[in-house]
Amino acid sequence: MAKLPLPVQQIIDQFGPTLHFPEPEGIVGRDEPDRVVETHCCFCGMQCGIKLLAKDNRVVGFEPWMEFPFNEGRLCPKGVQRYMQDNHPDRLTTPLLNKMGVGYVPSSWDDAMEHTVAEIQRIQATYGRDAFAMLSGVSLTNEKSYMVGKFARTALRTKNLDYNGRLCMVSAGAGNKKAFGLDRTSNNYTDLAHAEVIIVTGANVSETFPTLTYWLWQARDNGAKIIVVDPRMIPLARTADIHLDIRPGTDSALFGTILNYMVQHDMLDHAFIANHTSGFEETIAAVKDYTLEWGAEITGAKKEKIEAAAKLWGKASTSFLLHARGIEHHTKGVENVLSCINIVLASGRIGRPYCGYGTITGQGNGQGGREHGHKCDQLPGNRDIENPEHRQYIADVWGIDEKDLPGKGLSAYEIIEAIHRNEIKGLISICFNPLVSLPNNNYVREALEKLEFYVGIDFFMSETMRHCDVILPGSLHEEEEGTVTTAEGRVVRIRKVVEPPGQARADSDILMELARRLGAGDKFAFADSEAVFNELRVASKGGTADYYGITYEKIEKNMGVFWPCPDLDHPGTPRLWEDRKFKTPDGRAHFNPVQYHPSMDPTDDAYPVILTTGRVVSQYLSGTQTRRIGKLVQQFAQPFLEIHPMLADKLGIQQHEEVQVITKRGEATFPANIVETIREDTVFIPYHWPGRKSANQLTSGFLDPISKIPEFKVSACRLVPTGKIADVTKEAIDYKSV
Ligand SMILES: Nc1nc2c(c(=O)[nH]1)N[C@H]1C(S)=C(S)[C@@H](COP(=O)(O)OP(=O)(O)OC[C@H]3O[C@@H](n4cnc5c(=O)[nH]c(N)nc54)[C@H](O)[C@@H]3O)O[C@H]1N2
Ligand SMILES: Nc1nc2c(c(=O)[nH]1)N[C@H]1C(S)=C(S)[C@@H](COP(=O)(O)OP(=O)(O)OC[C@H]3O[C@@H](n4cnc5c(=O)[nH]c(N)nc54)[C@H](O)[C@@H]3O)O[C@H]1N2
Ligand code: SF4
Ligand SMILES: [Mo]
Repeated sequence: MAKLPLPVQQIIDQFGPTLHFPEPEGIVGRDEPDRVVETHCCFCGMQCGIKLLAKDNRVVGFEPWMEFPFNEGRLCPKGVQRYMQDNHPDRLTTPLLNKMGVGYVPSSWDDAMEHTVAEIQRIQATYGRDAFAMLSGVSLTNEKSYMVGKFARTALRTKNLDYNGRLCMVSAGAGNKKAFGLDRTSNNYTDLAHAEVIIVTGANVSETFPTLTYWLWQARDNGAKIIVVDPRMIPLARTADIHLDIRPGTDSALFGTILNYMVQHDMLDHAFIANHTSGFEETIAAVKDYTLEWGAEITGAKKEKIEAAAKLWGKASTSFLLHARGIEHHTKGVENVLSCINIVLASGRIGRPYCGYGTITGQGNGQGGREHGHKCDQLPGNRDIENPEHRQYIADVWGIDEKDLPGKGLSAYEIIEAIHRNEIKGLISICFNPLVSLPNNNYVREALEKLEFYVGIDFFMSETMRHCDVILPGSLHEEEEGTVTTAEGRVVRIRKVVEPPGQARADSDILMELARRLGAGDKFAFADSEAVFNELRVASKGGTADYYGITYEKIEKNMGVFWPCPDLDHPGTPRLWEDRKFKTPDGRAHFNPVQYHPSMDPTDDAYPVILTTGRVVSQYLSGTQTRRIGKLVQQFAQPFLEIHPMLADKLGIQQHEEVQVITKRGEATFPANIVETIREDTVFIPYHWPGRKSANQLTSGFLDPISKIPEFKVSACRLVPTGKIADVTKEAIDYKSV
């Protein structure tokens, strides 16, 4: 057999060439496959190519898809276990109605739909159309995302539609639009391999985008210098050339200091700045006092290291800057993003081979899902819901009067606030688990309890779904045809491998049936997902996220097409800005002045420690999916409080001692994991668990004023040791009992 690249080879060494994993308890037997389907992983934005093995109506295993150009067969621990969800005993297989005093009882689709539609109509007739809100998610394909946007605006006719990308991509999206007029990473990731200097800030790639690490290693093998900015010494930082261990919430101070250093030492691309940008003078004026000493003082990183990083960046001939949620989950998330873009523009290193910038998209379809219309302020093609021309174009595509198209609605957390104010009385959600993933979740729970009616569409009984009046069992990634757009901006095909189990239905069928019963059936007469995609292509035509030239056939032939792709002869655009025609009104890339200011929940004597939250490699988001897969639970069964030995010593905290973490919102207890890889003034908790193990009992609902993203990355806290040593040998917390 030909030698495979790691880690596939390791997997084969361990489990044998057929890659069938041992039976996890409670999941019915696996068998030799009768077909192999080339599709993509359902989890993160890398959307790695994977072959699913199926027999009858079950997914029984997987194989690497070596030919898919981004991951070339490589997969991470979640990718190799994802197929376990398919016939999981916890799958929702019938509609459920919540009967007072009895609990959930199975119902027919007809009864569930009839009750749902009657409640939607009652609430809208009593309190107005906008009193019924919708929350959605970007694990959904482009086709489903597009349908959700159209469903909310033409069937529910509510303005209050938003999505879980509000907790994820919106700071980057807003920053990118301000600077470039378009929201996508600038290059495909293979360009990383030949960059001379790479800055990675606020992105724990080894755990959150493991297959991207390969391209960073390629770069390192080719001699690249890697600079990692993170309050923790994350795995990538251990082999980086420079690790800037900044205090959470201080990126704009760091990048402002680097910009000022570039100005002071004339490390600028004057021709690029003069010919292709605007706003440079105001932007450098805003950071003129940001000396290395000041930068070191604010960020807590060593002055010499900041200077070394500034020199490397300033002198490079090719470079990449990547960031993720570490800089974006802040009340100044957009400013942080802009401060990064400012040093990229000052260097002029964009729109050329091996020179790029980008945010790393989080969710599976975080990229496509943020373009086609389930954001509260957006219409398909990344159009603006408040722009009269954009509204008219989409109204024409949808065959409605522009006046009937709702305006800008509330963002995800603002919808929760509006429920508290009694302005929103009913909710439908699909692909979102707000009770675990929104901040300050005691407040979120109270809101869900206040709703007069709540209907949810999911394939598992998430913690949020337990607050539903009606539960509609939906479909997994591999149960419907469609497309997603990867973090690189590559539109790829998702294949239907099996039918949804039992009475569960494809998400699209559920949306279409609800639309029909709400009187909008004519707008949802789609024969199949390709018909939805073809309408999406037209709806996106002429927008900044133009998919018009992309067809199912073209995607299959080329293993993906990069947008923008404005016409059928266009090959797609793997690298943006080579033509220097930015999508801003003046056609130039915009510098934006950014000044540092503190986070909204600063430390003080009562709450002296910074709490930051994030992820671990084997769990995914709110954990609904990965906490049900035995092998992944074994790798990380419960959340720990990461704490530095000096801080632990000061507070008298022992390894694995249960520590009470208290913020202004609430308190929760976690076993300590004492590690030298975190700053002394900061503690870290992963957020994938519900109930009393949820980190979001502690976080605040402070939002970025522009993007409305919550400040997940900075909360002031106090730590109180309890004297009790946790039993960490216990395999897992039982997700059903919390
Ligand atoms: N295993 C796994 N992979 C995932 C996911 C998952 O849940 N699990 N989710 C996917 C999704 S939707 C997303 S959005 C991405 C998220 O991917 P990442 O953004 O990489 O993940 P996080 O752990 O949220 O945060 C990244 C890092 O930010 C650091 N950080 C905290 N505060 C600051 C700060 O102020 N400045 C800087 N520079 N760094 C800071 C944290 O220490 C952490 O290491 O991952 C995707 N991939
Ligand atoms: N403290 C803290 N909180 C955070 C973060 C953090 O770093 N710290 N990160 C934030 C980020 S970046 C994100 S992206 C959010 C994510 O927050 P959520 O979107 O709430 O997380 P998910 O776990 O993806 O929830 C999606 C739900 O949809 C279901 N689902 C998945 N795919 C499909 C599908 O195809 N169809 C249907 N019908 N259902 C589906 C899953 O079973 C799950 O119940 O969390 C945010 N919350
Ligand atoms: S890196 Fe992301 S897309 Fe690839 S296998 Fe892992 S979770 Fe799936
Ligand atoms: Mo995310």
